[in-house]
Amino acid sequence: QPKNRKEIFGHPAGLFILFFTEMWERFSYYGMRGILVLYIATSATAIDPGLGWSNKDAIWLYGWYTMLVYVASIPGGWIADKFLGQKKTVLFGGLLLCFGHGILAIPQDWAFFTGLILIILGVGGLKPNISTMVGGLYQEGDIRRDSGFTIFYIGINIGAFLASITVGFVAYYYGWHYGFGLAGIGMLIGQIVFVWGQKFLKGVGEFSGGESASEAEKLARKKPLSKIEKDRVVVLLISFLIVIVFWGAFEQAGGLMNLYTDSKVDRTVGLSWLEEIPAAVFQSLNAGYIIIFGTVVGSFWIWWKKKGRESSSLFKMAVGTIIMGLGFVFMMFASKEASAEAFGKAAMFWIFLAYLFHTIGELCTSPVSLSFITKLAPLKYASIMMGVYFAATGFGNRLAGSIGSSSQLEPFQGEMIVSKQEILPFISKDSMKIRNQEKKIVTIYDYPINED
Ligand code: LEU
Repeated sequence: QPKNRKEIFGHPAGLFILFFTEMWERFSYYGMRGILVLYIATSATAIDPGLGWSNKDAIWLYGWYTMLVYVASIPGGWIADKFLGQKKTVLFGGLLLCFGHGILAIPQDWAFFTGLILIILGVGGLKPNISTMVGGLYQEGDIRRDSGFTIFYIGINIGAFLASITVGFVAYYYGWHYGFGLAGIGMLIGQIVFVWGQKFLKGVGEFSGGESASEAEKLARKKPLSKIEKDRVVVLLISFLIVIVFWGAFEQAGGLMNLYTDSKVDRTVGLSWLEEIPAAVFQSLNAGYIIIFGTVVGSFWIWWKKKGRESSSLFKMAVGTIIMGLGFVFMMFASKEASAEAFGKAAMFWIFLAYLFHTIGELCTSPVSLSFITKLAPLKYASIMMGVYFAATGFGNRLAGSIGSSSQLEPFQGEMIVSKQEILPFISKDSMKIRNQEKKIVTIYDYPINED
C-alpha cells in the first residue's frame, strides 16, 4: 500500500512525479520519432546530411523501430515482475534512454544504430512499468483511478506536443543532430524528476519478490484460471486484433504522412521570420487535439451512458477505428489535389482534418483498451497482459511500416534532363537543399535551361 499520503489536486502527489517523468520521456520519444523518417530519407548531399535512403527503406526501418520499442514492453514487464519491481525497471530504462538519445546526437552511423537499440531497450523498461505504477498509486476500488489515468494520458500528449514543435524547428534550422540532442535533454529532465520524486513514490512499484506477499495472495496466484478468466483472456487477445489494425493505419502519421507532408503539402506561410512550417511540426497536431478534445470524448461516453445507451469497450474500439479510417478520406482529397498538376501540392488543411479524425478515433480506442485490460486481465497476468497490449500496438506499427513502404515507388536510378520548372519544387529557396523525392537522382546540366 502507498505509504505517502500527500495529495495534490485530490490525487496522490506521486501521480505528478509519474506525470512529469512520462511527459519528458514522451517528449524525447515523440521529438525523435517526428524527425526520424525525415532524417533517414533526406538526401545525403543536402547541407545537413541525412542518411539519404529511399522513402521506401526509410519507412521500412521506421516500422521496425516503432514495432520493437513497444514489443520490448514484454521483457520490460517480465523483468519488473520477476526481478526488479517496476520502480527500479523504470529507473534503469530511463538511464538507457538518456544514453540512447545522447548517443543519437553524435553525427555518425554507428551512433545512430547504437542509439536506436538503447532507446528500444529503454522504452521497454520504462513505458509499461510507469503505466502500471500509476495504477499502483490507488487502492483497489478507488474511483479516482480512471481520472488518474486520464491526467497521465494528457501528460503524455503535452510532452508529445511540445516535442514535435521544438524538436521539429530545431532540426529544421540547426540540423537533425541538434534535434536528437534536444530530445535527449528532455529525457534527462524526466530522469531527474523521477529520481528527485522518489520520496513521493514510497511503496509504489516496489519489488515484492513473492516473499512479502500474504499467504492468501500466494495461494490465489497458484490457482489455475477459471473458465471465466480463460474466456476473458481470449476476448482480450481477440480485441488485440483491433488494436493491431488501428495502429497499423494510425501510425502512418510519423512515416508516410510525415514524408507526404514534407514533399507534397504546401507548408508556406510567407511570414518574414517563417517561410514554411517544417513538416515534423505537423506531428504535434495529434497531441494538440488530444489535449483539447481528450475530456470532450470522455464526457461524450459518460453522457451516452447516462442516456441509458452504454456501449461495450469493443464497440467503442470499433467505432474509433472507423472514425480514424475516415481521416484517410481527406488524404485522398489531398493527393487528388496534389496530383492535379505535375509537381502540385495539397493544401495544409487536409492534414489538419486527417489528424483530427485520427485523434478522435484514438480517443475512442486507446484509453478504452487500457482500462479494458485492467478490467479483464487475471491478476497474476496483469503486467504481462499490459506488455502484450503494448506489443500489439507495436505489431500495428510494423504493419504501418509495411503498408507505408509498399506505397512507395522504387526510387528512380539514373539521370534525367529536366526543365527548370520541373526541378524548382525539389530545391528550397536557397537552392542548396535537394529534398529526397521518388525521383531521387536528378542531374542538373550546366547549360542554359529553356525557361519554359
Ligand atoms: N500515444 C500513446 C503513447 O505514447 C500511444 C501508445 C498507446 C502506443 O502512450
